[in-house]
Amino acid sequence: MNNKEIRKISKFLSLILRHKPEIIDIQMDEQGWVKTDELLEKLRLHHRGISLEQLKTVVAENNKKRFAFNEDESLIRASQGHSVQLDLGYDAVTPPEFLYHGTATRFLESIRKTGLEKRGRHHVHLSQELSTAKNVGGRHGKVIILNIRSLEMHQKGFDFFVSENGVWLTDHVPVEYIAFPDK
Ligand code: HQG
Repeated sequence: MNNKEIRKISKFLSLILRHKPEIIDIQMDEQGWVKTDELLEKLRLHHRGISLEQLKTVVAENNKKRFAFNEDESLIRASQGHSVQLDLGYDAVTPPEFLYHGTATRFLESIRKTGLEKRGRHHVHLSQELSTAKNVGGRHGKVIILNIRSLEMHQKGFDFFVSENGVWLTDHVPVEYIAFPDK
C-alpha cells in the first residue's frame, strides 16, 4: 500500500472507531474497543474490505499512531479523538509545567471568554511539541499557539491524561491558565 491508500483507510477507520461505528453496524465496548475479526468482517460486508495485513500496516504506519491493538491483537480502538461517549481508561498523570494548544485566530475572542472547551470531542487536546500544536491549529485557519500552565492546573485539582499516542487530554482549560499572545 502507498501512503495515499493508508491515509484513505485511516480516515475511514477514524470515522468508525471515533464517531460512527453504526455505519458498518459494529459496537464498541465501553473503552472503545472492537473485535479485530469483527471489524474486518463488517468492513467487508459494507464494501470497505481490507486484509488483516493491511489493517496492521495502517495501525503501524498511521502518521499519528491513531489506532492501537490490545496485546494479542484481538481488539482494536482509536487512542483518542472520539466524539461518542466512552471511557478510554487512561490514568490521570502529572503534566509538564506547560503544554501547547494550537488554534485559529478567529477563535481567540471566544476562548478569552470561556477558556478552552472540548467542543465536539471528549477532551481539550494539548501537546508537548510546538510543531504538533502548529499543525493542529493550522487545520482551522490562521494558527496561533496558546501556552497552558498545565502543572499549575494539575496542582489546583484538574485531571490530565495522556493518550497512548502522546496527546495530552483535559476537560476544560479556564482562561486564567492560558497565556494569550499580546495582540
Ligand atoms: C477551539 C486532531 C472557540 C479549539 C488533532 C479548536 C488533535 C474554541 C476547536 C485533535 C473554544 C475544536 C483535536 C472556545 C476551544 N471558543 N473555539 N471557547 N475552545 N475552541 O478539531 O484541538 O487528526 O475538536 O481551539 O491533531 O483542533 O483527529 O480540536 O480549534 O489532536 O487525530 O475549537 O484532532 O487529531 O477543534 O484537535 P477540534 P483540536 P486527529
